[in-house]
Amino acid sequence: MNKKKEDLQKNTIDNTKKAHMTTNQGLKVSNDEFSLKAGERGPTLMEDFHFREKMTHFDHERIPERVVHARGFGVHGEFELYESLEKYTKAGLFTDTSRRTPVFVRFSTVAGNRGSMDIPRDVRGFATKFYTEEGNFDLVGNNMPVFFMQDAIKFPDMVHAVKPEPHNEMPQAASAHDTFWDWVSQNTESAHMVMWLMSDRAIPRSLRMMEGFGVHTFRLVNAEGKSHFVKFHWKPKLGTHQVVWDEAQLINGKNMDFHRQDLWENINKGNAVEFELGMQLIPEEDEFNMDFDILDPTKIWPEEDVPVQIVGKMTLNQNVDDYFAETEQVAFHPGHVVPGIDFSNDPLLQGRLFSYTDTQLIRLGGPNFHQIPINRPICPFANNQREGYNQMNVTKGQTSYHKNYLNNNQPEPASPEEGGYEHYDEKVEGRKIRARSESFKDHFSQAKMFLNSMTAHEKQHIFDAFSFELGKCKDLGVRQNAVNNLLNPIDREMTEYVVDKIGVELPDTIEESNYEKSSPALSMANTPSSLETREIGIMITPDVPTEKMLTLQQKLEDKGTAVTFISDKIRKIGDDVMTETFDTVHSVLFDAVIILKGHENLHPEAVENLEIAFKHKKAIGFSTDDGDIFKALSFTADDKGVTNIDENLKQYLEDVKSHRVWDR
Ligand code: HDE
Repeated sequence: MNKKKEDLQKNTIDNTKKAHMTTNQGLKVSNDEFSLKAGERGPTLMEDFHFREKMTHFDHERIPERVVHARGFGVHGEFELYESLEKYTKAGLFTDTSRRTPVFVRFSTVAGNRGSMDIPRDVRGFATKFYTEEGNFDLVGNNMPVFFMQDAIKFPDMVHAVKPEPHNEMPQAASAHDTFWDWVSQNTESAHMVMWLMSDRAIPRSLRMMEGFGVHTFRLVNAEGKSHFVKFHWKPKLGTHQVVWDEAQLINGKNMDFHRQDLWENINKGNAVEFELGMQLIPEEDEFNMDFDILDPTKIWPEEDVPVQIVGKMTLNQNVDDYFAETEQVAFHPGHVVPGIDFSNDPLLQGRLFSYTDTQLIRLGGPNFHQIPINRPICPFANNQREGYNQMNVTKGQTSYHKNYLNNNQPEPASPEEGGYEHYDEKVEGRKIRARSESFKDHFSQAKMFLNSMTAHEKQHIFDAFSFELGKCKDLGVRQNAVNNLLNPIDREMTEYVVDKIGVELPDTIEESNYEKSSPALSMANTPSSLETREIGIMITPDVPTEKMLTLQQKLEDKGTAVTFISDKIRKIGDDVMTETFDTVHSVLFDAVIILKGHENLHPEAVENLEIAFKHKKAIGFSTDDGDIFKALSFTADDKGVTNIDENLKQYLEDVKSHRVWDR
């Protein structure tokens, strides 16, 4: 049990143990079925304190959901450091390799409500709370390394634009509507982020298979006071993978908890969920060496120019006990830092430093939200901030002010040597102005670089995503503005393709960016791929011999994959394997499929499942004891990624491992 889990024990109530029911005042309850009435058929009495308490609690069981990132899923884990980074920082979690720092991670979508589906086209939040020995450090990142704007003052506008439209509250959890595209086409600093949002990064296969990014430039400061600029990266051990858009839409219908269920079940099965922490570092004196401003949050530092140094690993290995108490009440803040970690002047980051505490005050009902068990630091804690709503602590002592004589000046500030936080003494000069630096002006070069770095299928998916999203806009002016202001300045081929699909005019002048650079690290196709935890759905006709099924299952599980049998109705295979049915699951929920045919004909649902798996470029394996499987299907055994598993199981597994048969 890690230190934070241990700390949570102080507040854990075990409702699985035998116990009498009580009221909140501890009074034993004798009856929880009937309210207190004047006569069997009479009115309920005010005197029924048990009824009133139960109902009042129920009436107050909701808190405001997060204004963004409302739908989230949290898990516990640990962070370990590979080697000391004392050259760059004095932060304990980055210098002491013997530590196992407890973490709590909350993954989220951004635009949808708390009850929305798991795979809309959206950015994913990737927020990590490190419970360090020097206080909590929150790395509140996303699965995309840039953002929609350069200045925090625009955030409310952008969020208003992407959220359901204010007059009719439609659409839910989607950017494919007029107000979003109106905003981005009027604010072209969003161009780079829009490319990411239209890419497959916005529809991850799993929360276990996406990268995380701190987005902003932060600072590391070492014991001598020397500073490096830093960008944080999380790299998933399983690689970065996607579903296809058509599949995402079907999954949302079949299982809107697809991502959270995948994470929950894999952790319960004991499959470690691992992300390596990477850092890109630029010494303070090299601040101006890039062809963009490193304070601009719409820019990445290409990994080929500034390599990502892998410094440690986070393992997520424990689910929460109580969703509300932990995942809903956790409060992140990019301003939660520890000595050795500091901020840059990125104007987006500066604005965030205000917003997060402010939002917790309304969401968690007052200034004591740090005392909620999931938010409480695991290190010693003392200050003069008593009172306020939901004060949980009983603090001893006559004084609650600094400085004092009566209490010997306790609690007292710590010197830097004793671990007191010191802000980096950066020199800042300037006049008060509302303006943006000229160095933030280039909106399109990196958007173009992103496109330059894609494989053919990734590029095609981006073109199709633009066609879908703009095609959903009702106002032709909005479509035209998006084409003129965002697409045309990036790429002519993309503009021509999309224009043709969405019925607007092709701009007369070609303005496409001539930025030729590419960054191979941006392509998901260049990330690792493995068989580990791949889900394979095996459809069967009822007459397939049990022995054959169990042998296949064993072979596949030995390779690290997870197997589900799918049949016409629930059937038992051997002693302890139960099938799913064509009613309960679908090929969209699996990475790959297999069809096992005995002498009976294929179930019509099996035919539909196979067609869709083929359309979604999944590896398809087959084995038949009798007759031609392909008579009923629109594809053949000669198609790419369709393999007779009796003859070449190895090939089939190669296709599964490569995630999808993209060139089919
Ligand atoms: Fe957030 N963001 N954000 N954001 N953000 C919130 O805080 C905000 C931004 C991110 O799982 C809110 O507690 C402003 C960038 C994550 O609990 C709020 C700006 C990045 C989460 C807020 C940004 C993020 C939030 C809503 C522009 C990636 C979910 C509820 C300056 C680096 C954390 C809450 C969780 C949540 C404000 C931009 C990531 C309103 C003003 C850039 C992962 O405070």
